[in-house]
Amino acid sequence: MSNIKEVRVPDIGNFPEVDVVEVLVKEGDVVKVEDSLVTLESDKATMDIPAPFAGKIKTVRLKAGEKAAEGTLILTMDVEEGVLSAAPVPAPASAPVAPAPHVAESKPAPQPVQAAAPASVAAAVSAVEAGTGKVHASPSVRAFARELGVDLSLVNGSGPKRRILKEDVQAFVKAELAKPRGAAAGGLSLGLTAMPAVDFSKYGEVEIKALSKIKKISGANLHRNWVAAPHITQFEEVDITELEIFRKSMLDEAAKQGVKLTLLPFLMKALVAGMKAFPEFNASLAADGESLVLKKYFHFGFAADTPDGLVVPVIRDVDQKGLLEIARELSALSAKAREKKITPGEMQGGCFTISSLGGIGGTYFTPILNLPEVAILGVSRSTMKPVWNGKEFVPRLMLPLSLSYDHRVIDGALGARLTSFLSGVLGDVRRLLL
Ligand code: CAO
Repeated sequence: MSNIKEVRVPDIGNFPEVDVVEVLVKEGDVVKVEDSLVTLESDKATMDIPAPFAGKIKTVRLKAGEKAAEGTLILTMDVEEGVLSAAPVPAPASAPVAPAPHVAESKPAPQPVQAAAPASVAAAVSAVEAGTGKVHASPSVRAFARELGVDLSLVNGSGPKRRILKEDVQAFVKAELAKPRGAAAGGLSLGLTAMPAVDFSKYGEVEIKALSKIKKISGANLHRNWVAAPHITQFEEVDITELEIFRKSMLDEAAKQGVKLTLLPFLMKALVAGMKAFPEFNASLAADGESLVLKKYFHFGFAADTPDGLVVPVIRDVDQKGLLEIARELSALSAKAREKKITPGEMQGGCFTISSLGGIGGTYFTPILNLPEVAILGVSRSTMKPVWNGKEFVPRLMLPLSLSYDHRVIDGALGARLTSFLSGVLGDVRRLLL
């Protein structure tokens, strides 16, 4: 025999109304006691409302996007007799809201109800809000992710305020499973011994700081790129004395247009000329490793240092743009990156990456390829040095360059040809016009 029971929104604390952000069941679903039915959200907290009974969902009365208040009818259930009660589950200590859903007999159900289960609002609250940098997901989605071993900080949320929905977790798992695995699938199988887990606190005081989402993603990509391609780094010291005089002569004009003209746009222009002279630098290995895809466009990525880690925005069609236009885009994109407003589309399609530490310091370094690009130029801080001109030492402004390239595509001779070429055009900026 069955009873029709109503499930209503329980006491939700001091909120006159809350948003219905997710309805987790549909008509005909069979649920167990404590299964989550809907997710509600106030401006302080998110809560799942659990099923007070086991049974079959008869009608669902709430829709995502609607508002609900205490007592609002969520749904009706066809509850089997004998399975009406459930043991109360203690609410988590941190939960500000942990009431049982209101349950009431529906009019056409004359059967007496046994003591309705005062189930807690399961794992009631995940008080994480947009803007705190923490993931935004309901307790049921968190439980689902935990079950699958998914790190929610890696999942993109498609719900309101970037809330992570169950479907987002499913899509993430599907995408991960679809990735090629192991040597046979073209992936990497290095057979490395496991890194020992060290308890550093044995040796002194420590503090645990979670890695940012950017760091986790870029770290995984950098690791893959580091081991996937045989890198060579070619160093070159370039005389930019004349270039610097020219750049400084343009600063006022640039400033009038609201642009800060740094060295990077000149380097991009020099690289365009270099990539035209040596097209293998504007290429990628085809996925099957059988051919080279030569690109006829010139989009440049540049590594931008942000508080959360490294991102690589892309400036498109550098060959068709003037120095000031490139400089303007460079500062706009790096500002966007630092304000976390850069979009995935603005970081895609690059042909070649520049990683400039020139504003910070250091001499040479070995940049890691941004695969499937085949080369990356590391730029360090220029310094005045005594340079022998055949008769005497003269002070010249010297710029250290570090060109890493994929040795599967580019031979050492070609690597050195590009750095020599860059030395030539940057040493005599008029050659950029040729
Ligand atoms: N030599 C000497 N001075 C340099 C220089 C160089 N090679 N490159 C830049 N500078 C100077 C600039 O002229 C500027 O000087 P003023 O402030 O006196 O005008 C100053 O350094 C700061 O430049 P900038 O960093 O604002 O501008 P940029 O165009 O050179 O670089 C950007 C832009 C986004 C690349 C840079 O800000 C940045 O984030 N760099 C870090 C990249 C990074 O982390 N790479 C490592 C990747 S591997 O982990």
